[in-house]
Amino acid sequence: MTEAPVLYSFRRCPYAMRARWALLQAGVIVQWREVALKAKPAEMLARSPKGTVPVLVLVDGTVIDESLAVMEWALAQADPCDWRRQNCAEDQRQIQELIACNDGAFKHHLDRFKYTDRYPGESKQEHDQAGLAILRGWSDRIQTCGGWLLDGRCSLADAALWPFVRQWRNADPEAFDGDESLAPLRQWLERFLADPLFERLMQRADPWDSGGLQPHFPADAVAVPADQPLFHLALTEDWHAAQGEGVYEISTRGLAVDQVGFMHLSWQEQVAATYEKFYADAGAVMLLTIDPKALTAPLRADAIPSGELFPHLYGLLPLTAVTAACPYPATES
Ligand SMILES: N[C@@H](CCC(=O)N[C@@H](CS)C(=O)NCC(=O)O)C(=O)O
Repeated sequence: MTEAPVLYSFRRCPYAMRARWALLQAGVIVQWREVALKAKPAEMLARSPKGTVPVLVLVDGTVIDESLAVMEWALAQADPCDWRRQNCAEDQRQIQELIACNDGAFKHHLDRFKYTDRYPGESKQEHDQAGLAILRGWSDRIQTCGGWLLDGRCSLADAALWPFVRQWRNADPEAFDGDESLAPLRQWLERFLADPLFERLMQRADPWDSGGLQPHFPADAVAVPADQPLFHLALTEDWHAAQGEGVYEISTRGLAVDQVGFMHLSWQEQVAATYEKFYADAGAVMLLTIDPKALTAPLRADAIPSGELFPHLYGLLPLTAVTAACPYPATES
């Protein structure tokens, strides 16, 4: 694999979790250096003396040592589901307000509720009540906004807050699960915990050591070689519609990239099986040949449940990257 950014991370840290969640979403691969907080590597402290995780060191040496900035960097590489709500200033304002409340007041109460013995003289009950008031506000929002904090889709606010809500729940699961006023928030949290990405997010690694095998995150993904063509099966009508729009936005049969989060691609030897499984009864189908070097959005090969790796494009397909579009299966001449 070519050089990738370096991520200093700690598995259970909610800040590091939200940074990794955004890297997963953006199709990025990083060199993964798991940190023991009691013995932080000198290499990390040399880059970021404040000594908190996550820290992302880019290939050009730029250091990003705030989790939100790591999320922003990841989403600048690819934001396939528009978590940042790029065309709506009011949504962006609400995202900032929600994150500020989480990172400020809510985190303050969470620390004092969860780790009361570290805060002599503080009342656990007061922080419990104050934290719960914030959680109830979020729960009500989720109920009225359509299942997520902003509207009917996940946004940067949801992605940045959920690891902290999970921590609150973990401090007293019985109370959290038994509180009727938190039912919408519970369902919302469960969406993250039940997502197959959660397992990838929480993969384990030993604390980093400069010798030996260097893991990357996500551990079950690989970089896509730039010297092999990629393929995508498209419904002929979708491909024709794309000619008018200048860009092709379908991820797989019947689903758009902003619904799935990436575009499904294949390597040559995977095309026939993909056709049989998903397109054999679809009517007219085209096989697009794609030059990976002409793509600007991140490419990452991710494992499906069987373990087979498939290349995924974390963005839309520019028509200029398609070097051939032929009916599939090829018609006999
Ligand atoms: N504002 C920072 C906060 C990060 C943070 O506080 N991380 C904790 C771990 S959850 C940490 O590294 N603490 C240092 C330590 O425990 O020594 C961010 O958003 O990245």
